[in-house]
Amino acid sequence: TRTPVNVTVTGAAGQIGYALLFRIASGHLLGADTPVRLRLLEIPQAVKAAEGTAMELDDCAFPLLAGIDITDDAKTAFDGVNVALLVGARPRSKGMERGDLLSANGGIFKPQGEAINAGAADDVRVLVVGNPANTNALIAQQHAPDVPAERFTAMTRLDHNRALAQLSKKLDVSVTDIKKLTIWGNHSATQYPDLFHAEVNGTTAAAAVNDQEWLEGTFIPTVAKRGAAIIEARGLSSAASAANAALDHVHTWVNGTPEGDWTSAAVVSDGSYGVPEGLISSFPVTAKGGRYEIVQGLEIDDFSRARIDASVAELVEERDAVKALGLI
Ligand code: NAX
Repeated sequence: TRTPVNVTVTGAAGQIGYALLFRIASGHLLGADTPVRLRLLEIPQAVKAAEGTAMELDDCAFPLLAGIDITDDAKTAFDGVNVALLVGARPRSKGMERGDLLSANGGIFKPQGEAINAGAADDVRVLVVGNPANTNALIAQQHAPDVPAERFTAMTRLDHNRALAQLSKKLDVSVTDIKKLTIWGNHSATQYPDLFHAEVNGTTAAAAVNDQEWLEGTFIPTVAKRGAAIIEARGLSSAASAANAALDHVHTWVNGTPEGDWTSAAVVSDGSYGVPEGLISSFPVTAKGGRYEIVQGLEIDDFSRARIDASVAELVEERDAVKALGLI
């Protein structure tokens, strides 16, 4: 039998945690032949709730689940970690200024970055889900200088999957008929879902849609504001779909993208497409040999350029704000 992979989930007692842990333990993160050992990190007040979730995990008798540890200490949680899913974050409360939100999250992601730096396994891969995801990932990455920067990523796979779903409905095709879709920029309302490089059964998706008004007036805002629409309808934010996207993100990272396709992930910029080097921004990415790589050489027209630039400008602002707060 194979040695279990150590998977740490922060915010384990939250809604996404509840949707995520059972699927990790049943093999949907790393595959049906890879045993996992779960580490759950929570704040002290939520440790008891995490223990309840762990009891239910036990009660599933998952063959692949090699053990569960629960802790409120980041150093313990990340010791020997192979896959770190950083889900727990400080949400924006009513009347909270952006600076307060960024500082509160800096107080979470700085020590977590340090703990990853101190104790993670050599092959550690980090996915930040907790918002503001791109900038939280940047904070953690900046405090883990001994870990290759490329191991820190943030999640835009949910946005990617939302875009696939909207386009497949519009064109009445299967999601599997759609290739090379891209989410650019920040996981926020400024994100840019790009249909100009996407393909549907061999045609450019934008040409297949052939409806600029739908693209600008319906598609882009529906994808970008889907999170708010879910809250409005469900009374709670996306949880199962977010957990599903986190599984997709890591599964693709480890197992690769199919030939002739790519996906979207927020990764450390190498300066491609005018995105300042070092920012954690969403790009079209392929995965090969366990690494995400930015797809190079795409032509960007003026329509796409303006939207990518606007979202990247927001990321630059967030980075400058956390710099000014002394968080990086
Ligand atoms: P919940 O509020 O249900 O759960 C968050 C959990 O994190 C809580 O149990 C809390 O005790 C824990 N937590 C807080 N600080 C912690 C710390 N320092 N260490 C460990 N645990 C800590 O939120 P949930 O609905 O699960 O969402 C989690 C995060 O995902 C939020 O920041 C949310 O905004 C973000 N999302 C990101 C998405 C993305 O696509 N990137 C989409 C879904 C989701 O909105």
